Amino acid sequence: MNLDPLPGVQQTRSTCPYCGVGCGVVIESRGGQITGVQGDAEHPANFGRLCTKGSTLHLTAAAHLQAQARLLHPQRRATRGGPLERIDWDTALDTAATRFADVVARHGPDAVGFYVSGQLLTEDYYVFNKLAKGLLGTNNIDTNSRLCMSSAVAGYKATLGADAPPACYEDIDHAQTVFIAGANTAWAHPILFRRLEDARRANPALKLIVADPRRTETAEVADLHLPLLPGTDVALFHGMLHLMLWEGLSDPAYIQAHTTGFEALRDRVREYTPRHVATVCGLKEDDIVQAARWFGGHTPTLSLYCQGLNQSHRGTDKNAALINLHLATGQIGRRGAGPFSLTGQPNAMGGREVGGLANLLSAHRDLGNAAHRAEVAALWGVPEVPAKPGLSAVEMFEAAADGAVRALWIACTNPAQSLPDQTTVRRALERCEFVVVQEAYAHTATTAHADLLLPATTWGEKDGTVTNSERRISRVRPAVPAPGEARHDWAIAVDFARRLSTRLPAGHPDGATLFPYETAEAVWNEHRESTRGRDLDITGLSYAALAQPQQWPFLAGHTHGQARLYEDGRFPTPDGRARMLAPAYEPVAEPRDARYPISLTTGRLRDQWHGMSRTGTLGRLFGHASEPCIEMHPQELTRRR
Ligand SMILES: Nc1nc2c(c(=O)[nH]1)N[C@H]1C(S)=C(S)[C@@H](COP(=O)(O)OP(=O)(O)OC[C@H]3O[C@@H](n4cnc5c(=O)[nH]c(N)nc54)[C@H](O)[C@@H]3O)O[C@H]1N2
Ligand SMILES: Nc1nc2c(c(=O)[nH]1)N[C@H]1C(S)=C(S)[C@@H](COP(=O)(O)OP(=O)(O)OC[C@H]3O[C@@H](n4cnc5c(=O)[nH]c(N)nc54)[C@H](O)[C@@H]3O)O[C@H]1N2
Ligand code: SF4
Ligand SMILES: [Mo]
Repeated sequence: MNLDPLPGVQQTRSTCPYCGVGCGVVIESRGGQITGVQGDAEHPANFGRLCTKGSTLHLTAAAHLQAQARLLHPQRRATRGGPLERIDWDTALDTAATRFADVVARHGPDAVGFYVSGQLLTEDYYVFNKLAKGLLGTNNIDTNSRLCMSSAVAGYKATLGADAPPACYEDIDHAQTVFIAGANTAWAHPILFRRLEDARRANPALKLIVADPRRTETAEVADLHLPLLPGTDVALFHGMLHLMLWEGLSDPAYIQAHTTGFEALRDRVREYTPRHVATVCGLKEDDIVQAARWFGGHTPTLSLYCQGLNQSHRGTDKNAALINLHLATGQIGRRGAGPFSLTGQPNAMGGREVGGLANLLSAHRDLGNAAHRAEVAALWGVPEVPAKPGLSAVEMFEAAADGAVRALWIACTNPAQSLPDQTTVRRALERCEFVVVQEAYAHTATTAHADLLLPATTWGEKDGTVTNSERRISRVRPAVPAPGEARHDWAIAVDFARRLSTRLPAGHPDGATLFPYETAEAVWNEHRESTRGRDLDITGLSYAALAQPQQWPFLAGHTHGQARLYEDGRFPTPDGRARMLAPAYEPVAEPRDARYPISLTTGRLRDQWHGMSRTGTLGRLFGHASEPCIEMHPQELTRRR
């Protein structure tokens, strides 16, 4: 494995809990204390490398920081804003079960909501989803992935037919053109960016295009930076397609054999001339021409994209318009090519796999599909899964602010910091009768609003699996025991479900039967069964087989998973063809005008993770950016002085 450890030092292979690159780590521990971390040389995501955040993980686990920062015992507040009182687990979970059952008895199951996270492990996620949809009979379970990857999910499903990134990291080594759109990969997916730097060194002909309004560290090193106006991506992509069709850079045979919708799209992009697009996007005509020529002519072409496309009221359109470019040029399903959505959180992919969103069901099934609902009900042994779509993240908090949702369970996310429209979020947390927060850290913006705080284990302590951006499932393994009285997220949900079911009105399934699990592996095995015959079929895998991380699909009897999808040009749509969509470019929802002349966008900090509950405990991670700041174009700044 890695370097020989010192005597008495134990090595545990696990996965980094930060970004969706999903790097393998080797945790060193001694006497129940994490003492070091190294990159796992055998992990196919990082081959031993780690970024600043990953390589300082062990420091965040130092004993004195754990004592200061971690949530170590169940606690409750007798009054809102009042002091916290330490209680035992039985009291905590009985209280939670009684309060949730009471709300359900008075107002029905849709009066409760679960708001969970792409940072939960697949096993945690699976149990929460079953708790809401299988036991309680509500689809009110949604996650912070709604703020993050939901446009990517919708974009893939609407075009390719399934929520599956078709490419893999290795494609970076084979690409001739890499098109990064709306992503600051150098900071947000650093180890992937290292791989891109390696590929450029190995192949000086590789062209890197970056479409981002800001001159980020990623844009800085590009061969071509397209500093488009925020929100104008659809116009840019249509303009590139216009040029590719004009210059004969498309692949008519591929379009003919494997897609539908081309005629409407061709008609749509006719009006997106370079001149028009240059005006809409605030770009130079020549740059758009250059981008189109490289994309269509200097192939294979790989696109990497993230929040600059997803976090938009036209997010799905932006995704679809970019995917069009790959379909029109046949740059998909082959080495070095494909539209590759980078996942943000370490397990946003796993959450999607278990169907942990208000409109999804297990194993990429759809809530709106009666046959899918029946399949899941049969798998779970329950009479039915409710058909009514649940509330999405923002809707759930709006409903709580309006008094329609009366009990909220928040796990592994910090909505009082990360959701939009904080006024509504505060009102929701105040108006709700009962707010449970299941957290690893004590002092987040959301823990301040909890009636009940449940301490969860976290990285270094947890057992389970995560799936990274390239569909690769890796094991997360515990190196040290849980601190204080912290418990695993899935185990908390199981214990709660069993207690809740005895208090629910007749007609709800039996909790002990529905949640028989004693280990994370037992949960995972049930999840695996749910994937049988689906696009993400992993029936050939087991915890034992995951000694090496593996990509899905991985069918029974196979010896390896699938590196890339759609190599045969067949797509998981009813007619086997990918769909080209033809959305019109729509301006941003709140355009700039004389009174509001500046667009504000947000972005990640290289060395911090979101709400900073973990990274914020280390002084050295403030060296790169010591405090929040606003970046402005120098010309804008000069004008305003
Ligand atoms: N260090 C660090 N890494 C992280 C995270 C973290 O907290 N810290 N979080 C993880 C998570 S959950 C996520 S989702 C990912 C996010 O990964 P990225 O999306 O790569 O990260 P952001 O910094 O949000 O970058 C979005 C970029 O889009 C640009 N942009 C804004 N508007 C537009 C637009 O209209 N069009 C285009 N083309 N670009 C636009 C912004 O200028 C910004 O540079 O990062 C993951 N990695
Ligand atoms: N303005 C603005 N807002 C944004 C974004 C943006 O770009 N700009 N990006 C959005 C995106 S893409 C995302 S993904 C979200 C992220 O938003 P959040 O989900 O709120 O981000 P985190 O701070 O990572 O929250 C995770 C919480 O889980 C806790 N935790 C860590 N490990 C565990 C564990 O194992 N179990 C439990 N129970 N808890 C644990 C951490 O202490 C932390 O408080 O923010 C969204 N909000
Ligand atoms: S690139 Fe992402 S997964 Fe890899 S070490 Fe850095 S934060 Fe962790
Ligand atoms: Mo995210």
